[in-house]
Amino acid sequence: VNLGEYKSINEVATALENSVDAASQWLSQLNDETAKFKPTKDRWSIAEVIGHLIDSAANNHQRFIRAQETDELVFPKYDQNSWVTKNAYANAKWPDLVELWRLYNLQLSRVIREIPENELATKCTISPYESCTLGFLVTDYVDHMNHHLSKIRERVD
Ligand code: NI
Repeated sequence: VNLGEYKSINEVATALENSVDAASQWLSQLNDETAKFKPTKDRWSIAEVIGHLIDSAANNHQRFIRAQETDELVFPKYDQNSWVTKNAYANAKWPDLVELWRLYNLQLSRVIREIPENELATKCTISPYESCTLGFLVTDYVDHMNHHLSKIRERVD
């Protein structure tokens, strides 16, 4: 299965751990005011972006496990704005959010590392998107996280 820039699933898991380790260090230095600041009413605060990454972790956790239990995974997408609102991330303590995000990703790296090679080709359909493989979902998960982290970094710098 094509894992893009990664040579193995082990490498994907390690890249995830490295990103999370590095980012949790500078994220935890941000104060509550910076983390909760909303640039406009409709834009997420940094805390809400981290919340969105927790939602992504929670949904992808389900996908990564369920895909290994079936020949073809069919699973719903999640409405990202609805999830961020209903999770009330604005009410959480910022250090708690960073820690929840960090620890959830360490768990996902353990899951990813154990996915057997032959399972990576499992067909996954997250409607309404086009079908893809479990291997794609895993690398896309890490790429999506890194994309948001670099956008947060731009906002802070
Ligand atoms: Ni996103």
